[in-house]
Amino acid sequence: MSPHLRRPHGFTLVELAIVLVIVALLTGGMLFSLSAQTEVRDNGDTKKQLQDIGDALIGYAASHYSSSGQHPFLPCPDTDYDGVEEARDGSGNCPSAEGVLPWTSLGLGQYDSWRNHYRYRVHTRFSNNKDGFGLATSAADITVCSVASASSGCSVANSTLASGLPALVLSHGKNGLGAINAQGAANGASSDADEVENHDGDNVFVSRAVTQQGFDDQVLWLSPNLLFNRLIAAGRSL
Ligand SMILES: [Ca+2]
Ligand SMILES: [Ca+2]
Ligand SMILES: [Ca+2]
Repeated sequence: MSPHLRRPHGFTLVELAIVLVIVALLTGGMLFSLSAQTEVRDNGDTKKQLQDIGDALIGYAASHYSSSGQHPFLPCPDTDYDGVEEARDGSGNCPSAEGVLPWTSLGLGQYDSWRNHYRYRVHTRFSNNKDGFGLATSAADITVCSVASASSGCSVANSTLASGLPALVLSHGKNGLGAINAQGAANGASSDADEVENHDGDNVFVSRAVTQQGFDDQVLWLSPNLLFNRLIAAGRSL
């Protein structure tokens, strides 16, 4: 038989090594792109859910009437993690200004994309169900800064994003630090100063771009003007 017609016996070791390197590179690239895609999808899902939560909060206010004055009011935070807002006291005030979002009372899903509860804060004048709120209600005091603050407002110059807010909802993001998890327990605290600002229990919060290592919270706040506008459009007198 002529040497030109002889069938090859298989791959050489060098050829095999090249094939293995190519397969490894392809698999690594695919896995990386898959995890990047998952992260983009999870962040997008939570962002969309936060928008739905904003709509649901306005819908709650539009469909609730205070006992005196027939004014709207926002739900109380849920502090025992059963999804139901806590009962108000005899004066109509919520027992706590902050807790998790009362998802059952709002008819929403209970977790963000990483199976942690959304944090929810509401000003007492806007969640009181005896008087409710209207255009004459004094401004609320929730503030959002672009960096952590050393005081009750935004202590760094030009870092105020919004102030006088009646309510705010946030997801603690992929790292989940500072969140209440699906077991109703608190996850560990963050060491990032801007993230700590979002789980230290006061009325100042931080919203800024998500970074690879560190801040990954997503914050949604309810502007009083948007709230009033939507309630008037829904036919409520304020
Ligand atoms: Ca509850
Ligand atoms: Ca976070
Ligand atoms: Ca804070």
